[in-house]
Amino acid sequence: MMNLRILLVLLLLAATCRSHTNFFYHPRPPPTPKTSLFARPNIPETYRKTAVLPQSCRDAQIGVSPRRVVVLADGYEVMCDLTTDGGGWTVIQRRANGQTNFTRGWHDYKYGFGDYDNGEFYLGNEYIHHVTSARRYELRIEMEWKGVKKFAEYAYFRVNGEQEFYRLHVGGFLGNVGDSFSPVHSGREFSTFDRDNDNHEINCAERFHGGWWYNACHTANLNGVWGVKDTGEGINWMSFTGYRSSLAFCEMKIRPVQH
Ligand SMILES: [Ca+2]
Repeated sequence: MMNLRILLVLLLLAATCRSHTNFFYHPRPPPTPKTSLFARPNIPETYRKTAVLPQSCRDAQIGVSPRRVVVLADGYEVMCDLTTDGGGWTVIQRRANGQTNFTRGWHDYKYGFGDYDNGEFYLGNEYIHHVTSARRYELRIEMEWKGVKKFAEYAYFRVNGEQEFYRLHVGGFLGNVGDSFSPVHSGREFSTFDRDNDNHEINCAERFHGGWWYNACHTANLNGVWGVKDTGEGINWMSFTGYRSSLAFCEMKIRPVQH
């Protein structure tokens, strides 16, 4: 009889514990949906893992075109430059014809905008942060102005997360144009007209119309206004175009550094 009572108490305790366990059990929330404009979340996970999809632009097969839009294994659709300096570049920003408006707010620069059909876009700070914080990346910037092509290459390029306002780390310059980027913009936070994180009492992004790692304010304004010659408002690279002209082409691209 006594044993039966003990058994009943034990069963009651077990049930209580279990109900407590259930009370505190919360099913894992569904993964946060990717909201990047260039995310392709509907690709089946199994398909991504079969190695059918390239891990990066380095794995994308060489085609006849120097640029190719591919879906990577991480579920993002990116434009690859497969030929310049050995290829393998993921294009993160591109200006080629003025069809896309780059005067945009924080949200657009966070998730990306533009499209691959007209060839003008910004891949988005979230994605840029995501890839450049996972391993070391280099950056190459291609520019064209008055029929002359120049480039600037940086041995390292990294962008912090949104909680650090996408702070930029760039350096190790090499190129045939002056370095108008790293001395003034490395270490700076990203600003848009609706988020002033710059180093000047004015709102640099509002004044110069881009989303950028403005300091006080800039020596490069690659997200400035297409074709504009007003001081500092165009697509400027100070040591090349000065402040009163605008590049006719610009492309920023990144690739993992091979050891
Ligand atoms: Ca300011």
